[in-house]
Amino acid sequence: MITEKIQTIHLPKITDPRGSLSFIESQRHIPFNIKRVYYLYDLDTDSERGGHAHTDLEQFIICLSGSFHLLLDDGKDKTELHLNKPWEGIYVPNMIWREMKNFSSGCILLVLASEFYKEQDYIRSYQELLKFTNTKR
Ligand code: T46
Repeated sequence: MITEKIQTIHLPKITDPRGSLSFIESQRHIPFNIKRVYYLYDLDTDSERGGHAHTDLEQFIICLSGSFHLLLDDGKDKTELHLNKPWEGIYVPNMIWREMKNFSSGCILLVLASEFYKEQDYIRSYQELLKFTNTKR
């Protein structure tokens, strides 16, 4: 089951009259050391992103503002999540196909990654992912 591979992680949320603060510590809140941080913004509400998996990369995806849909698929099983809380993120291990769509206006995604950017780590064909995972559909 894909729900046994991915993980919804609730982050600490400290709220006082000034507002709220959340934080993420490597190996405490997420199960890897953070080597890279990137973020997606100015997203066209009709656009679709992702459409790939990673051979080694582990990531933690948070919707900092607005909302979007995250489709995750391990070649056998899939799930679609609606992300809209800055104090909650999704841990996505390697070998998981991901697609992001239905971005609200002003949506901002923050992604923490376990490795530096490496194009060779991308699996850009779904059939290729199925070959890696030895799955027949
Ligand atoms: C993922 C989802 C959630 C870099 O030069 N460095 C980087 O660290 C990244 C992430 C991207 N790029 C370049 C590569 C492309 O020329 O930025 C351009 C857009 O990247 P891409 O089309 O891969 O973006 P998304 O939104 O489809 O996917 C990204 C990540 O690449 C991917 O790992 O899991 O966000």
